[in-house]
Amino acid sequence: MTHDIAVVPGDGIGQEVTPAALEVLEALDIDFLFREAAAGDAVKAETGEALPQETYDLVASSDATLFGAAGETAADVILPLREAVDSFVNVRPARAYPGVDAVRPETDLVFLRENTEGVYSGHETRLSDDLSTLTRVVTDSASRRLAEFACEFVDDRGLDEFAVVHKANVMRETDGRFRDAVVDVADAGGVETQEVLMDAFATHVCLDPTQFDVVVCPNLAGDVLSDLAAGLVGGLGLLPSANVGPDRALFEPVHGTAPDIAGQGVANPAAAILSAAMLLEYLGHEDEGAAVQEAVEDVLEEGPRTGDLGGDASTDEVTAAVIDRL
Ligand code: GGG
Repeated sequence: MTHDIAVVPGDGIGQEVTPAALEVLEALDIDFLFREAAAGDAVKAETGEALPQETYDLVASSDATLFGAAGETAADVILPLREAVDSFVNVRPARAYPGVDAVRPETDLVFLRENTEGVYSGHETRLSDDLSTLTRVVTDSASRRLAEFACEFVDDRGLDEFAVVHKANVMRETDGRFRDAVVDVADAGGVETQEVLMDAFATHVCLDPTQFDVVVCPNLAGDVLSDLAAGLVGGLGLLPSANVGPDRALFEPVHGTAPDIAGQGVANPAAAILSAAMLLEYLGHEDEGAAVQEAVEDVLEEGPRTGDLGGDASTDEVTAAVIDRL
């Protein structure tokens, strides 16, 4: 069986780490058909549109997508691409790895981020020279769908609880609805919930990340708090993610375009390669996914390492070292 994979490198270091992940997938004995498509700032500068219709259509019809990074046009690129795969959850593991200098080496978290609404629903209005507004969308249906996924997710990991992060004491209607829906689904499924206000969560996770395991968040909170967790484990170059929908999924490193290092061939490919490992698992190639994950872990422990981890290796050298270990 051939897997149809869309490849959308996007901008900045997405152009460097996505080919690295692709090289790793190509080194495996699995039948893939890779189709590359453009999106992002550079395409917009050339053509006037950040997300060509053919890119959207390719992502919407492929078995899975490997995405790189979105820059200034993130709202025009990554949000519609998540919609193209009907992705209702962004799974973001944040783990510390042996050999990597981490602020909190005991960190082992998975963020389950609501992926369709909240303040990222795109309803922004400029009302005057002085005033802009944003409509935050929260539905019972999206919150419940996320919670159902979370219940299955913790069950698969042999757990019986997850944390729900919100700010329902201030955003009573929207975060209140989110919290109530998530807790209701968890209660019905016999899953315990630990409610944490999102500002308090930011402090608690820094002081002792072992208090948490699976963390269910509204959209913006999930984006911000998972980046915060990246800071605890050694940086954004280490966090992969999966945007999961009912029939397809899109995999991307959590990091953005990193304009400060883009074009130099020194970006850490670990997050993109770990995203490819998640893609393998999603497609049913659990053994190969685990092998890629282990190869990345070995390289993180033994080197070579890129500059963000204190080394001086290039993206290509780290990628070759991962492939060597497969
Ligand atoms: N590969 C992740 C990426 O491109 N991040 C840039 C960004 O702004 N993302 C917004 C989001 O993840 O919602």
